[in-house]
Amino acid sequence: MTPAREPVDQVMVTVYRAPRSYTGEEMAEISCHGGTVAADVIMKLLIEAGCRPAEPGEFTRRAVLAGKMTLSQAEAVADMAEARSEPAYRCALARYRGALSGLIAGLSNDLSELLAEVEFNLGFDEHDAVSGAVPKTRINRITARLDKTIESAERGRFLIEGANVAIVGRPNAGKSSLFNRLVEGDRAITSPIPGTTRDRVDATVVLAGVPVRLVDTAGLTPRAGKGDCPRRGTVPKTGPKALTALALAQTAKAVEQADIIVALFDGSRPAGPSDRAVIAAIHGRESICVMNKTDLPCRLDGAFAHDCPSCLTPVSCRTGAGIGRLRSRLARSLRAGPGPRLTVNRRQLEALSSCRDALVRAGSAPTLETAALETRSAIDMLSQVDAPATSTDILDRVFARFCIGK
Ligand SMILES: Nc1nc2c(ncn2[C@@H]2O[C@H](COP(=O)(O)OP(=O)(O)OP(=O)(O)O)[C@@H](O)[C@H]2O)c(=O)[nH]1
Ligand SMILES: [Mg+2]
Repeated sequence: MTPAREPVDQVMVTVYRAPRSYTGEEMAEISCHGGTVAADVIMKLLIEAGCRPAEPGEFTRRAVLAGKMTLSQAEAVADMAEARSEPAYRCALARYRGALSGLIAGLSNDLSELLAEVEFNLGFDEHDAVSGAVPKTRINRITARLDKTIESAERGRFLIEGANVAIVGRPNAGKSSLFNRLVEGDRAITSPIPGTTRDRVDATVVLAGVPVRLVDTAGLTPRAGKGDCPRRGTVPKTGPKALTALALAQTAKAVEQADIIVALFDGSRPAGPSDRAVIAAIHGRESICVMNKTDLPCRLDGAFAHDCPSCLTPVSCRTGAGIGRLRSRLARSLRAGPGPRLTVNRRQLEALSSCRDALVRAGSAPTLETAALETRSAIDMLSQVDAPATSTDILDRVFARFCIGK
């Protein structure tokens, strides 16, 4: 009703009693009829009556402040809302149900026991018969556990943020043909003329539940392979050379940004300097090596195949042979192993990595005092994953990405 007692809508009001509500406080929820007008009119009336609109994520923030959930569970709420695939949603749900908080609590316990041991050893001075030492075995055991968590979390991050996969190879290797096969459509132009693709072409496909941003690039040449990107001022401003230089710069950028690189080689031709440039470009990076055009007689030399960082996956983009196997190979790289995995966001991953770094420093500390200092720092870093309600800067950063009403 308006103050003039004019009806506005017929609504349902749900009352949640403290402390069993979402935020732990007394709460009421008004469900009105659909569309935006009814909600707008009701909001206006509520504001006139002294209410104010909620900040983004305010309900969940209040729930964290009231101790109803941990920070990592709160972040899982946003990840559930933003999930772009069912596996991503399931992983966020597992975190909402406390999977990450439980793991952090376990690690935190291990670190506290470690600190107690270091401090106990610190109690012996040089006049004591037994001298204390840095407990390396215990440190190594916790570091290994953290490594496993970080490894799994890094993969899991793909589920939340998606992965960048770039297809690189010499001109005419069949990159655009492979791109079209993987996106199941004629998105990129293909032709027998080397140098067809100039601009990078992107498309998103979901593979193993992971949203993959697939990038088709311009053919790599020895110059680009050495990371020798055209510098500003050295690139001709006009003519075909300028275009080639720009295209190579785009390819170099796509390679740099890729989480996984698909290195494509033309199996119907002997390897050339451009193929060697591809091998140089993927050095030290996560890559999948693929041999295309297996419908034609094989002319790629065995010595070259030996130099590839991984076994060549044979495909024919013309007939479609091997594409299924390549998809599975990609899926394995994206998810690295079966079963539900732990997903963490970038902020949580940074906290876990800083914790690990401090622990490694503790393990190689020259004195017990330094080891104790680094162990305390590791505990501090780990506590950032589920930051206490007093860390307003962390809470501000986390809740900035929430939408209103969560
Ligand atoms: N026989 C055969 N030909 C193929 C295969 N894959 C691609 N081609 C042909 O190879 C030529 C080059 O293919 P593209 O997909 O345009 O190659 P690209 O690597 O994108 O080439 P650029 O964009 O010029 O670097 C085209 O004529 C394709 O039809 C294959 O598996 N078998
Ligand atoms: Mg192309």
